[in-house]
Amino acid sequence: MRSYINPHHALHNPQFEFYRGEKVPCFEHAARQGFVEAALVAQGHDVQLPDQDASDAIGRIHSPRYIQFLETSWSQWQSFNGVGQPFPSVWPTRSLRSDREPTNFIAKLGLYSMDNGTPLVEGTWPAVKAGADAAVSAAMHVSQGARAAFCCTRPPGHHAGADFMGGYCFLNNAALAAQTLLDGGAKRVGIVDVDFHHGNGTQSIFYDRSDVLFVSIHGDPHTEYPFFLGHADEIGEGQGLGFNLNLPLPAGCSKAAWFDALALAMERVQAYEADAVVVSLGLDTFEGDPIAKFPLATTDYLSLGRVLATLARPTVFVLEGGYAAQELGTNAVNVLNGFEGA
Ligand code: Q9C
Ligand code: ZN
Repeated sequence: MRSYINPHHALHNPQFEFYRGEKVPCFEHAARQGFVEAALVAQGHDVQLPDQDASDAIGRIHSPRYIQFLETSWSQWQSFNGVGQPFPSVWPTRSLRSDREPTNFIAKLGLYSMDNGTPLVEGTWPAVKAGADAAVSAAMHVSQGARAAFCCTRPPGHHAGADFMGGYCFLNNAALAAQTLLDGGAKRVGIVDVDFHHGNGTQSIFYDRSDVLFVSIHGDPHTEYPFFLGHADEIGEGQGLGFNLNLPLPAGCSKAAWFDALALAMERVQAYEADAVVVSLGLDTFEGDPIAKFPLATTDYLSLGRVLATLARPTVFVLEGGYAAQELGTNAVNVLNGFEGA
């Protein structure tokens, strides 16, 4: 299958994040995409640059004031006489208002953030825009008849909601791909999110819609990020009631438990009769991941690809998390090869 890479991802190069009371090198760093690109090339995959502009899709998924904020955030930070990386320090939590946008830059950053773990730098906007272009390009390629395509990008997207960043994510690439498939003629799109962390942004974007089914396998939010969404009792609302399925698993669960959950996810997508599928492909389910706690081994990703192929639907793969960078390329390409070989 064809892969679309983000040509500008390295412009998003934060120098540190906060972890257990210290500033540490970012887990979500530029070398990650490089390892995936290298594995794609080594395995003879067709690697292309984006050929679509995601601006229209971004406007259909994200709110105008959030888009405006992201586009102008670095110049606002400079006008604020900011030094280094900006981080939020105040959030509009329960009882506080989020309808009025404050003037103060750090207050705005809090309004548009779910955590302080999502560093913003000078090149973040051009990097995430090019990633969105890659996601829309992959979806358009599938809309036009390809069986599958892979969006190889960073930073990831599934924690980003309609109007907030978080969990290293700014624009929701999987949601942009799903919307592009719908706009290209699909009536129903199934999203299968296999990242270790619950895809809270994707769930929230489609929570009241029946044209997108969101299914996620992830670490139980009682103990795992993002903590405040991803429970099994979240089943959708309004028109979307019944079109959201969360399959939380305990950190440290067995491979058998993970693949049993995957089988349930496949049953749900089959019953939905999706016209197309988007896979939020996080590889932080890997046993060697430094910030996650699931047990998959490199060869298990071939099995994951084979199982996803049983859906027999046009499929867009979108890279999400995965922080064991040395193994990330092989693990990601194993999913694609398992899918294609099935
Ligand atoms: N600072 C994705 O995998 N923080 N995001 C973990 C280390 C949040 C992960 C603790 C992890 C978010 C796309
Ligand atoms: Zn993750």
